[in-house]
Amino acid sequence: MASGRFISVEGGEGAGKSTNIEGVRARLQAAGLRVVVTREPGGTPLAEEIRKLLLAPREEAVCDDTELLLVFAARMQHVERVIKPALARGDWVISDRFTDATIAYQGAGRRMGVDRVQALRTLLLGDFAPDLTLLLDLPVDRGMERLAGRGAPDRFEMEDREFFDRVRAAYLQLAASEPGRFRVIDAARPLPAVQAAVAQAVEAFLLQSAAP
Ligand code: Z5A
Repeated sequence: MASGRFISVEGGEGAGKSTNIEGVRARLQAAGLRVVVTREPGGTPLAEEIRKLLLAPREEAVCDDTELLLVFAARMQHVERVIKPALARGDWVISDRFTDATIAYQGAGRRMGVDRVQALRTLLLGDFAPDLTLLLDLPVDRGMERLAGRGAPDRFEMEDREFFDRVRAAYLQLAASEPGRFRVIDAARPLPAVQAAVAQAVEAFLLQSAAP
């Protein structure tokens, strides 16, 4: 059966995920690959509805486990309806965020516990994981500066500085624990330098994927 490759792009607010995903898509397409670009939470009509529920500021306090289960509800729909079928067709999939975001935001940011989130991930997804994860790493202040003036903050963007410090630290810890899957990109540099580093990581992954 044909099998594509799965790339996730992670990082904190304003790290440049959306901006850099376009470059990754272009490089893969130039190599003659069929590419599906998607995102989390979201990626299917139902999962996009769950995204709206998750991001909308609301008066009712959202319980941590409610948030965690909504994230995974959207993810399972996305994995089963979009990601796995695309990979089975031989397409390459680029997802703006995947399970590492849940470890970082819910596990560390919300302090639900990284091990607890990992356990749920294993229960629902087994060993299904991205083949490559590009982590765009940026100091929290820089990300906030980049997003200043973008409009009303969503429910996550309303969190305090310490929340985002925990998110960043958790991402870096994940990357250190799985150096084979992660490529950490210093996203604080000017955009052309970041794009060059992303291109280099994708190039190396293409070579590695083509090796017998
Ligand atoms: N969430 C969660 O809690 N748990 C989960 O499991 C998942 C998600 C999957 C929505 O995600 C929220 O969901 C997110 C976590 C939570 N919370 N928040 N906040 P999202 O990915 O849709 O939202 P986001 O992280 O806020 O994305 P973003 O703000 O759009 O950031 P981005 O895509 O990384 O950045 P960008 O749009 O490409 O760039 C931002 C700006 O910076 C833009 O003006 C660029 O032109 C500029 N930019 C980009 N790169 C550079 C460089 N190198 N220099 C200068 N300026 C730059």
